[in-house]
Amino acid sequence: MTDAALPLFGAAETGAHVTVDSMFATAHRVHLDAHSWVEHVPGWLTGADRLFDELLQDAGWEQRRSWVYGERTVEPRLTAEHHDLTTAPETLQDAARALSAHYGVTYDRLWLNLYRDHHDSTGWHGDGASTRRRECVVPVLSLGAARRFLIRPTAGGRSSSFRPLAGDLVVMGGRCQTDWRHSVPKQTAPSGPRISVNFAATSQARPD
Ligand SMILES: O=C(O)CCC(=O)C(=O)O
Repeated sequence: MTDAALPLFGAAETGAHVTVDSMFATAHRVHLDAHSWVEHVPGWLTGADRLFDELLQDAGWEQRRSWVYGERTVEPRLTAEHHDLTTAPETLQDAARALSAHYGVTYDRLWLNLYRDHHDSTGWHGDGASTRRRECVVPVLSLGAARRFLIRPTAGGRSSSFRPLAGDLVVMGGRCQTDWRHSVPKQTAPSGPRISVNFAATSQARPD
């Protein structure tokens, strides 16, 4: 392990390390336009399978409903939420601290999505309620199966596609939550389960 790899679980306790790269050495930033960017950080977290198994078992998944075009519909995924980061598993608290140190935003809550298979999805949206500042930084950690993550201009147009693997981070920055819309589409190719961990900051939920 390098100095840059922050251990989140000890090997003696678990038989496997879960670590994050505090240097974000593999980060690759794509500028969507003059104001918005997406950063892909391949392999940011090691031990992703162990964390996936733990969350799948213990996250407290719930089925939510939401309003779509005036109809209350069952969301095509399961969700778990920690309004207070201190109630989240320590691994995720430590991951949030590493993200806060790197991006200069205090991530103090999070929600998780469980895509049970390729039929589950997240439609085009911006994270409006949790990002009321003009510029925000929103990290999403992927665990489990790889799924496509798309982002396209709010006004419409071509989408940019990312395919985060287990342990990868995708970070949306700048005006991504207003000028852009993102989604995880359903797919025809069969897929195993995927969990996304979405880090949120109370500070970003307040307008500047
Ligand atoms: O699962 C993902 O990668 C993104 C999830 C997302 O956009 C959301 O929950 O708002």
